[in-house]
Amino acid sequence: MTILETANYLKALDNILILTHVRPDGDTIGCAAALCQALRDLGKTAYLLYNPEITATYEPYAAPYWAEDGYQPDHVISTDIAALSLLPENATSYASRIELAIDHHPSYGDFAPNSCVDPSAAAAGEILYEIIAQMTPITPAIAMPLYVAIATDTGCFVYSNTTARTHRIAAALMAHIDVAQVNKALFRTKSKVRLAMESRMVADMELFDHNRVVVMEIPLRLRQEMHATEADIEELSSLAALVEGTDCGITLRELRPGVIKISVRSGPRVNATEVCARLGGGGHRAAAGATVEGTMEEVKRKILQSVAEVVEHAKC
Ligand SMILES: [Mn+2]
Repeated sequence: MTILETANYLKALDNILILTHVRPDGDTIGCAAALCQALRDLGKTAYLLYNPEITATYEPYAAPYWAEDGYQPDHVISTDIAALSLLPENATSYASRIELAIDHHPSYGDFAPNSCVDPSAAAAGEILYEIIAQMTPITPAIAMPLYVAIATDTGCFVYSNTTARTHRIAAALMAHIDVAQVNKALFRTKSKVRLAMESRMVADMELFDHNRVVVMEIPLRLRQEMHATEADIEELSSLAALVEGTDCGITLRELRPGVIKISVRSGPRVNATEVCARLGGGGHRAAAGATVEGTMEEVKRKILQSVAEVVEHAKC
């Protein structure tokens, strides 16, 4: 559906539940919160389904909108969710009831009968901004979570997904909010534990493929040793992409014994979404992920093999 069709579709609904993805980031939470507020501004009943993996970083944006236990929605919508496999455990019972998906992943799985998907958007927050602007006036309570959505998915407007459109939308949002505090908190502050984790990841990193591919690891024992919280770990996968001379940064995080979350951040030579698709994952061209069973060593072999195949295939 187009932006206008989606806005009109939403305006006709009431009693709505909004779903966010596992390991929720600023985009999925910010989009859901902004949409929920916009729907409430239109006089509708709307809630977010509680996300058990919410971190302290994003909890304040979602807290005013969590549904109470036993809430019975008439309509279910998802924001920034590319596939049903990314639904949190408590959302799986709604999988077949999602009637509208709003997303920006090229790998979007076409799981809902209606969708508004634009892979050229740096964040789903850009799409939500355009939809909401057709529905109701932008207020500070809508602008702040949308700003968080867009700023976090673009690494505060520096990742390669950032476009002139991204900046134009951010500028429009900044007419309603002061962003200095949120920028400091999200992008210029790290916990001591996080800094210590980063130093260990750098000390133990490995280079492959003529030093163009770097692999960093977050084993469970490192997390336990450091007493790291989920907030200490989120977005740690952006670290590997900083290593000079490399154009493919891979982060392997042990979620639980035998289950590894792969994150790939890449330059033009390596298509990250293709690399991860070979292992059942997806994402964007420059940033993608997959969750794979195996030991750290096994998964490292698999992802390096996948990178080699995708690079080789791209040459043909
Ligand atoms: Mn996103």
